[in-house]
Amino acid sequence: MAGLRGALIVLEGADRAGKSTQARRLVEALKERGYRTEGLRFPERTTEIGQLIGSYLEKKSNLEDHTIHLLFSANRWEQVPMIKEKLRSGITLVVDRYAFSGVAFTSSKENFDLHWCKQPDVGLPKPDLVLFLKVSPEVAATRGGFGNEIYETNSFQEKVAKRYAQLMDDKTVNWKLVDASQDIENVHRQLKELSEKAIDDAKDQPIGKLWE
Ligand code: NYM
Ligand code: MG
Repeated sequence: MAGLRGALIVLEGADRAGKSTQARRLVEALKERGYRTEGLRFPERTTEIGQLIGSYLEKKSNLEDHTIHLLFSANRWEQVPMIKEKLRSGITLVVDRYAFSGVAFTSSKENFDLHWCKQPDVGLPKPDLVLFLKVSPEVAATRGGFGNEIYETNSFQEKVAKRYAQLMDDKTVNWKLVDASQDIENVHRQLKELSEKAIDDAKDQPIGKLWE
C-alpha cells in the first residue's frame, strides 16, 4: 500500500546480552508474519569508514578518542539515504546497535560528557522503538568470556551500563526494557510483540529526527 512506511527498530544493550541472536530471529519472525523486514548493524564494518572502525576495535590501529567517536557517527550517516529509502518503501529495519551505543561507549571514557557525545548523531532517523536487552553481569558471565576487542572488559562494561541508564531517562525516545536473562524464546516472543505494535503505530507517521 502506497504511503505506508516501515518501522525503524533498534536493539541495544551491553555485550553478551544476546542482541545479534535476537536481531536475527526478529527479522525472520517478522518476515514470517508478512512484514517486509531487513536487518542492519552498527558498526557496519564493510564500508571504508567501517574498516577504520574495525581495525580500531581489533586493536590493530589506535585512533584518537574524539576521532573514533566521529567515525562511528559517520558510519551511521553514510547509511541514512539507504535507511530512509527502505523505510519509505515500506521495509521495516531491525538494527543491531545505533547512536545509543555510540554515546554509551564513548562517554564511558575519561573526560567525555553525554551532551558532547550526542551531538554528531542529532538528526539521524529516529527509531520508532528501542529495545534494551538488560542482562545482569552474573548471567552475562555464564554466556562465556569476552572477545579480544577493545572495550570488552568488566570495568568498562559497568560504566557503559550506567550511561545506558542515563540515556533511558530520555522519554522522547521510545525505550522498552526487556529482561534478557530469560530464555531465548521468552525474550524473542516479547521482542516480536513489541515490534509488531511499533510497526503498526509507525506506519502512517513521518520519520522522526533523533535528539532534536
Ligand atoms: N560501539 C558500537 C561504539 O563504541 N560506538 C558505536 O557507535 C557503536 C555502534 O563497538 N563493543 C562499540 C560497541 C561494541 C563494538 O560492536 C562493536 P559489535 O556489536 O560487537 O560488533
Ligand atoms: Mg561484540
